[in-house]
Amino acid sequence: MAGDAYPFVNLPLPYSYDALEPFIDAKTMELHHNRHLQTYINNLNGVLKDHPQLQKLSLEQLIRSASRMPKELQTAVRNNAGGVFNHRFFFDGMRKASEGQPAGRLSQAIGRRFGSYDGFREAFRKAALAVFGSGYAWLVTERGRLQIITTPNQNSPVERCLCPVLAIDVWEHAYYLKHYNDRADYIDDWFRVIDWEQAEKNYRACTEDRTRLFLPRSHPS
Ligand code: MN3
Repeated sequence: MAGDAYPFVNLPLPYSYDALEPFIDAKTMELHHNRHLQTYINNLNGVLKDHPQLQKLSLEQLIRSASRMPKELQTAVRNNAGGVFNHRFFFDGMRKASEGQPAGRLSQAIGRRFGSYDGFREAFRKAALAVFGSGYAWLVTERGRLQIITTPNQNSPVERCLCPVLAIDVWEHAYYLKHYNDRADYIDDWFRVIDWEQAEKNYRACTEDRTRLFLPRSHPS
C-alpha cells in the first residue's frame, strides 16, 4: 500500500469530502480525515521515531507484533497504528451513494452465512449499535469464514489474525455533527455509501491470498 511505511503520511481520500452527502456530511469527513486521522499519523510517527527497528514494519506488521512489545509501547502502537489502519480501511470502504448491494462471491458468502443480505444487514446493524463507547463493527473472515465482530477504541481485527472485509467507525466523531447522538440513523446512512466493489476485493484477498488466511505457522504456505 502506498504510504505504508515510516514516516507515515496522510493519503488523500479516494473521493472528495462532499462525495458522501447527504448521508455523511462534508464537514464530518474533512475533520475525520484531516484532523482525527492526521493526529493518529503524527502520534504513530512520534512513537516510532526512537525505535528504528520498528520503522521497517508495515502498519499491519506493527499491529500484529504489538502484543510482543513492552507494555507502554504496546499500548501506543495498538492505539496509533490501529488508528491509522482502521481509519484508512473505513474511508476506503465507502463511495458516492448508490443503491449497491454485495455482488459476486461476497454476496454468495453472505447468503450462506446470514441467510440473505437483509439478514446480514440486521445482524451488522445490531452489532454496531451494541458497541459500548468508542469502537468499530467489522465484517471479517476467520480462516475464510465470515464473522461479524466489534472492537473497542482503535483495536484492530488484524491483531487477532482476522481479515477485514468491511468496517464502520462508530466513534461519535464519525457522526455527531450530522446525526447528533443517533447512532442508528448514522448506521442506516452508512449502508447507503458502502463501496461493495471494494468489499468484494477485500473478501477475495481474505479468501484467495494465502498470506491473509493467517494459517498457523506449522502449515507451510
Ligand atoms: Mn474515527
